[in-house]
Amino acid sequence: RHKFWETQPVGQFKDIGDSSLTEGPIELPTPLSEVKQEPYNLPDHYEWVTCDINSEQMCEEVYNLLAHNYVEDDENMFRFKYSKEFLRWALQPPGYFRSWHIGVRVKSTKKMVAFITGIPARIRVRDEVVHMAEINFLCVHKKLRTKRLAPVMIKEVTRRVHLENMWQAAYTAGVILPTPIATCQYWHRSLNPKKLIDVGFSRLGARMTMSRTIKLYKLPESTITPGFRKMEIHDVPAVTRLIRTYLSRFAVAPDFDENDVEHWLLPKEDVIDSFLVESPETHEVTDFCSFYTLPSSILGHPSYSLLKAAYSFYNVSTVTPLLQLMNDALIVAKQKDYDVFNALDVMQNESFLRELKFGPGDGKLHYYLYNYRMRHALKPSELGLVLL
Ligand code: NHW
Ligand code: EN5
Repeated sequence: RHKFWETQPVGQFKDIGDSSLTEGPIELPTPLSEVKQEPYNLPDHYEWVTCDINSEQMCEEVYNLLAHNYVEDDENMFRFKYSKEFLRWALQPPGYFRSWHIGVRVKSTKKMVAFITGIPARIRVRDEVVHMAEINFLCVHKKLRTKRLAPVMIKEVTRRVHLENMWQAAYTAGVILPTPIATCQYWHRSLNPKKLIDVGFSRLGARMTMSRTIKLYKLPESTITPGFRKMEIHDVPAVTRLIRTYLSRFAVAPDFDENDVEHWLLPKEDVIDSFLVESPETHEVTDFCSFYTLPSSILGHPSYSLLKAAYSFYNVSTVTPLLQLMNDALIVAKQKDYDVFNALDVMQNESFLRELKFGPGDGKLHYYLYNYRMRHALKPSELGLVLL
């Protein structure tokens, strides 16, 4: 059934429940001299390109490929529309490799028709910190689908990760592949219910009128928690300590240092928003919340073309109840004109989703590791990792 994935060092469906298989790497690293030195062959007429995402022109080519060909919902009503600034942020964390930003062009016209990326990350799996690649933005132009280009893209990014002496990867997908380490549910909190209903993102509930629905989702004009403010650069050490302590409780989570926190969590307009609670008495940073901005194109609607969505990223509560902290996050997202606030049921998110009027979506997100076996699937609440 999975002609490609059956050949890869990933947990196989047939091995589920086999207690003789232990947790950890599936294959051992090979000497770097044995890693294939030249790129995999592409079909005739196509060529590899290493992308320079800092170049305005290349960034625009990637942006356009994704804006027209990347992930859609199951009814093809919405398509992710990552911004150029978001892509630059997502692809250039500390220690990134330009060689892991891989495009495919048509030789004759130079048109970009496929893309895949990796970024380096230290991911802790139980007690061990593993140097991994996070793979994302795999995309093949709609006109080139089902021609087995994706396996070539995956093998090529694998080769380039191996050349940097890394042997494991983490990735997420909306589709089921061999085999998920966890399966998470998307939840959605309406901020602009009228627009969401107009564009078919959500439906008017049974026995609900538009005005009752608008009232149901109303939020206060301003945040409630004393000391709640935007994160600033001088907060990096305190936020790093807070987040490291918090993430240590999950089975799989990133091992963030101060450089990572500065890159991933310092606010960047229309890309990443982060807030914290500084105790008015002690000036200690006690709580933190963040969301990233990922709009979706609304496909074929006469009056709206963009859905503005915030996605819950990393949140930590030690003093302010998580429910109150996330209510403040909803309030600032509403102030900033987002239409919807999305979250997965990872970490402790289940503790606030229902109470804050999130509803389950029709999408699931499966988490995967490459060349690392887990003995059991994890519960979403055991995952401390959010990919973009
Ligand atoms: S998930 C988002 C993926 N992108 C999209 O959904 C965009 C819209 N779709 C497309 O562009 C986030 C195409 O449909 C794609 C497949 C390109 C998805 N992951 O070329 P063929 C990520 O970016 C397998 C992995 O004919 P296609 C994560 C499929 O099962 N595999 O299909 C990416 C089949 O293999 P099988 C996927 O429709 C993680 C084969 O591809 C997949 O024209 C990548 C068919 O290929 C997916 N999302 O193109 C893995 N979708 O064995 C990283 C399909 O079943 C692994 N397939 O026959 C780690 C690498 C690094 C290791 C380092 C040590
Ligand atoms: C790799 N980093 O399906 C990411 N989204 O629920 C790739 N549904 O938005 C993996 N179909 O349920 C991506 N509205 C996998 C996700 C792909 C995109 C996707 C889902 C997630 C989604 C919406 C719209 C559905 C439109 C029809 C949805 C219901 C909202 C409602 C609000 C009020 C309370 C109940 C729920």
